[in-house]
Amino acid sequence: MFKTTGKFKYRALMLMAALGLSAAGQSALAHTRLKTPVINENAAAFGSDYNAAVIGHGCTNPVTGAVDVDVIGTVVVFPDGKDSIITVGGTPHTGSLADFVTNWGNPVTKIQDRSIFDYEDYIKDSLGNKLGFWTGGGKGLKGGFRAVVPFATAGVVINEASCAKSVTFVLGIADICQITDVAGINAETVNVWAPAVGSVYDGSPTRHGYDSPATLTVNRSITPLPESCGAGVDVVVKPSANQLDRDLRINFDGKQIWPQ
Ligand SMILES: [Cu+2]
Repeated sequence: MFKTTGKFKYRALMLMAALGLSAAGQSALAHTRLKTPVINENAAAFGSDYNAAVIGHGCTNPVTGAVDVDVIGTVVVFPDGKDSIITVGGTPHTGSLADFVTNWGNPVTKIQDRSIFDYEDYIKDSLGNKLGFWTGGGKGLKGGFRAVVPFATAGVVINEASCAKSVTFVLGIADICQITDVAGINAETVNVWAPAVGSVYDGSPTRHGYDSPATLTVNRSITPLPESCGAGVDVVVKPSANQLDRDLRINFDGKQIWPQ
């Protein structure tokens, strides 16, 4: 048992090392992603839901083209599960998220941290559910460095009657380098990592990071798939355009400061 685990870990490390080496020439393209993008179902009790958004690089320097402009704040939003866009094996699903996940609603807890930014607060729905957070201000993230912005996710419970073998939540993230209005959003002012679902944050298909969001995949690991499911299905949950327009923003002291 331990031997197998050890061998597996060793192989995984070697694979990661190989990937790291082969990707070295493209490290400037490391988009903002979650530190642990794949977790098991209802893993909260085991601590494996401690996670982080990793800001891979800054905004684009218009002179050099390098993505090394300082980041002054970031916003991270999970789908609310109410008007979210759900697909099952790539096919649109007209039912609710509860068909696949029984406890979605309050997905994220920020882990307090002032190592990069001085301020942080939640993005909540009208019921007080924490759908995301923003953090910003202070010295910020210096160009050429990466930031690890820590948070925890709630244990996700997959509907045992469903055929879901995994549920992937697609996030909306904005790494802000310059405060602008929506019209001023471009690769030099903000790196937006969000699904292109028709929100004001879609931007141009040629923009760096267009339709290239961070994701959190939850693998079914508690209840067995019903036999009638066969191999099971992969479910994807994206925030709606309405939700991104409403929630991907920074409110500070009762005032919206980004976008302006
Ligand atoms: Cu990138």
